[in-house]
Amino acid sequence: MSRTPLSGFASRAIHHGYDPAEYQGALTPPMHMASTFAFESAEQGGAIFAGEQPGYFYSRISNPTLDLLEQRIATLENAEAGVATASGMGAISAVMWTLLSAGDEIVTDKTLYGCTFAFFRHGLAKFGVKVTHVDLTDPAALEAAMNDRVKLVYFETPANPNMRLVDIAAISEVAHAHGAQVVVDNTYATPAITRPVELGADVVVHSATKYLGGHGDLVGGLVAGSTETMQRVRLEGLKDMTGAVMSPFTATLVMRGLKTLALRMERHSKTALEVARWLEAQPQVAAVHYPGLESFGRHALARRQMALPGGMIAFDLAGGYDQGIRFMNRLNMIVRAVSLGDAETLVQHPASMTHSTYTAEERAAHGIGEGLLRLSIGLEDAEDIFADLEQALAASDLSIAA
Ligand code: 4LM
Repeated sequence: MSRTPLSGFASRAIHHGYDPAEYQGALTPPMHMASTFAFESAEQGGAIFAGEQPGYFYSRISNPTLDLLEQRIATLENAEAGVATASGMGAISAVMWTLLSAGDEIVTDKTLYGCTFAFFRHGLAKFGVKVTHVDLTDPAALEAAMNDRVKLVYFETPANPNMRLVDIAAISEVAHAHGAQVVVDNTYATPAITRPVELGADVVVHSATKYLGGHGDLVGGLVAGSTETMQRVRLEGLKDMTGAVMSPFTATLVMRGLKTLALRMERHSKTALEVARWLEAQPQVAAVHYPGLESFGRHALARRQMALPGGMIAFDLAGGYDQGIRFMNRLNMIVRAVSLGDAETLVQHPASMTHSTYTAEERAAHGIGEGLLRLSIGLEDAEDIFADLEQALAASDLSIAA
């Protein structure tokens, strides 16, 4: 980039890596839909393929539009490089296929997004990788689980769906002492709130489908880490093993989303804190799990590791599963849907939806309650969110409803 590098997060999310002067003054970066790229000569093509000369040759490996998005996620995560993928699961699987071999082991937290759990438990196991679930809120538990076959330590923070927070710096220290790399799924927090690489993690993965895209109109994934590891993820996990490449159109939408990421996370967090406090005060609510609440188990860690408390809330109703289902069905504006991080407030029931990939026994062992509800607080006016929650809560309470 020819212009002066910018220091501010929001400014880099908007400008990093792009100079309109290089593209006929176009304010928005052009979208390069090309699947393949012309070589000036056969020799030049051979040199690009051999990696002896920079250049593009085929969009499953790299593409100028994806390149810009990859530079942006790298700068926002304060990592050296990035890789774009077709989905969050595409990002996770490309990293795993690159960094693991048969006979290796990974240690992961007890709580994971349902499909990540299924991939680890059923997918990786098929290829001879052993997965051990450990309570990573306790670094001593990781220390006890480490051995020289463990190549990766993997976790989400906050974890989907129960908001468990993992201390990235403390876990990275233990993992590194045993020669393992740390991979953090930063989908819930986003780099506007937590930057795992700054705290010692080696690789960050994202479902860009969520806050990074921010508008519920795309499916995408991103990875960030060292230049060397990202080059391996691109050429091994992505190019040859998953082929799960992002489309240039999706990359353009993610870049549009990133421009307002800092702004949106502030608003999501502000409204979510108000909603969490309100929920906590309702007699029909048994428990609220939100990092911004003083009652949150790891509130001190949240204050240290998260610039803002974020937009995700998990809670249990006093009437358990049955009341939860009644409550969801009574909502008007709030949308019953999986996914998260959109402008619309979304509600879902993890045990029957996103975490139905766990058996009931596995959910019990991994701290995912059968009655737990998940709210992704959107960008609507707070009073409309409150009004909808209030009427649905009252209507779901058989002890007071007519
Ligand atoms: C959901 N989540 O929770 P793609 N990592 C985390 C996630 O929450 C997800 C993915 C990865 C939900 C989807 C239905 C922490 C997804 C996977 O869906 O492959 O982009 O991301 O509601």
